[in-house]
Amino acid sequence: MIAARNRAQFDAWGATCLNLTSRSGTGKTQLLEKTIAAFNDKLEIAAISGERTGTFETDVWQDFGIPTISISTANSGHLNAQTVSEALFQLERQYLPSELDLILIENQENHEFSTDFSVGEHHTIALSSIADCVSQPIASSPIFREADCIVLTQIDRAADLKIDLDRLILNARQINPKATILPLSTATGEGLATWLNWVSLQVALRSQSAKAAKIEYSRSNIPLRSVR
Ligand SMILES: Nc1nc2c(ncn2[C@@H]2O[C@H](COP(=O)(O)OP(=O)(O)OP(=O)(O)O)[C@@H](O)[C@H]2O)c(=O)[nH]1
Ligand SMILES: [Mg+2]
Repeated sequence: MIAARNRAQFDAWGATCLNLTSRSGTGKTQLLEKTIAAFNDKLEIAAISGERTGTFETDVWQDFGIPTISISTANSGHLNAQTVSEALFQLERQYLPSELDLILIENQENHEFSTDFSVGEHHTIALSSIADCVSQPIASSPIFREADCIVLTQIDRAADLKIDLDRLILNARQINPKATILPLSTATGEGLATWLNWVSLQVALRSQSAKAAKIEYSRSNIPLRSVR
């Protein structure tokens, strides 16, 4: 219900929302940094993160001059539909949200392994570092079965950790045959271009309806403050 309302909000703004979810230490912040750097001169981007006590996740993104909303989540870092709706409220209060093309959410996996993980995003991206794939197989987490895209991170460590990457990819494909499986490393840049193409495609596929939504939104809302 709240997730559906968030989705309607994204659609009304003409923005594509991607929700990146994983355990801690997988590489979400690094990947989002690369993603923002790659698209910052082409798209208007905002980033939302669940802030844990003592962490400053969003500092790195703020340097790009994009709207960044940090929602306090005590120690979990997990954002649900309700907390994302609070972030959207803040975005709308501070900016003209119909200027946004892409909204990126950094999210921690829900430790209760709930299957109700949608926050209203257009695409769910589940990440696992290749080391985690071995120690805690992705089959044990429902989000990997439902995700639109599975990102296997830190593939530069495969040789050192003696990990058979092809086997992990095959395993991910068996767990979720409909997902796009993207192995990558933000450290070496391997696989990054394929990820960026995938993101670009998701925004492009929505571009016609987004354009119409932005015109409609600006007709019926008084601008507060520009994104930049
Ligand atoms: N070798 C290697 N290390 C990486 C890669 N990506 C991230 N790391 C390292 O992994 C650690 C965690 O990366 P983050 O991007 O902060 O991970 P995160 O998923 O945002 O972590 P949380 O915010 O705690 O959930 C950092 O020390 C990164 O430098 C990679 O592709 N290769
Ligand atoms: Mg992080």
